[in-house]
Amino acid sequence: MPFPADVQLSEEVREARAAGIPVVALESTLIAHGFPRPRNLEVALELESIVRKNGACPATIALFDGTPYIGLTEDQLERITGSPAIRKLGLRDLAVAMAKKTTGATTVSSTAFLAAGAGIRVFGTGGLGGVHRGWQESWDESADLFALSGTRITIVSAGVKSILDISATLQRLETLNVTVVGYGTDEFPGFYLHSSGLRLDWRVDSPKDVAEVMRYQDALGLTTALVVARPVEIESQLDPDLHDEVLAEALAASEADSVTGQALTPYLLEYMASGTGGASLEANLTAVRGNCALAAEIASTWQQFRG
Ligand code: PSU
Ligand code: MN
Repeated sequence: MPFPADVQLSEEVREARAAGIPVVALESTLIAHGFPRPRNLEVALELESIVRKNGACPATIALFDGTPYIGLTEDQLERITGSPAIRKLGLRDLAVAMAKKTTGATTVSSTAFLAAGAGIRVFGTGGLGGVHRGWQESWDESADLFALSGTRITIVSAGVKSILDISATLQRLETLNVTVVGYGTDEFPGFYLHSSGLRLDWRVDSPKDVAEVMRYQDALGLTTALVVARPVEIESQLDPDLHDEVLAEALAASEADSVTGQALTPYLLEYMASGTGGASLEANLTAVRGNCALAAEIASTWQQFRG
């Protein structure tokens, strides 16, 4: 393992490994900042149980007092979901957070890094970060994209958050050599929406299809990520008109309030939640549930391929 002793694996994760049970990484920013308290604890527990039901062991990742934990106890899940003061930690924050004994939630970039370093190959989440609208002025592009270009991990998501400039994000993923495949679709999903309306170059239709791609990534020695873009079912998506209407308000409000940097994504997601009367949270949650189940299936298939 490339990792030193500073990273702690939970008992469940260690036992799963010893027993040959596949492990699926889950991030903690989604639960700490993507869903409101106290429901976020329920969400965290539910996502873990979905992974277990689908034959894998969940490893939610977060930092406690400067130590990265891979696999959390219920107490740790309570801690990470319980306070609005929990910091959001991207990859560039990890070392300084460790030095300062910080407790914080990991984003896609830092979760992918820690998971891959611990030998975990599959990661389930909601929507990736990406290029923000107005990037021409702000240069705001999520660190998720660059991190995925240097991390060999398979990440199941409902595309990138629809608050973003989706076509610019797809362009950047191409530039960064991140492989993107639609799962059961030829179109890039739209996070809260079934489709973003943008075409993808590649499509897969089963966990076996995904594992085949992973096998050839290994054969080539590629160290880039594979994004498996799985859309939320059309009947569970947010109403597209409501989506567009509230998103326009959210973007205008973020500008009026001068929200920038790490605070922007949580601000927009919260605005979407309140502006849609909670409907955006339901669509988000349905997407994440499906992604976690698929991540567990992919991890199981991958384990069989290797075994
Ligand atoms: N997916 C969700 N909700 C979230 C996130 C993803 O459904 O809150 C988080 C992830 O942790 C992702 C982060 O890495 O948002 C992106 O933040 P930023 O745009 O600041 O990079
Ligand atoms: Mn940003």
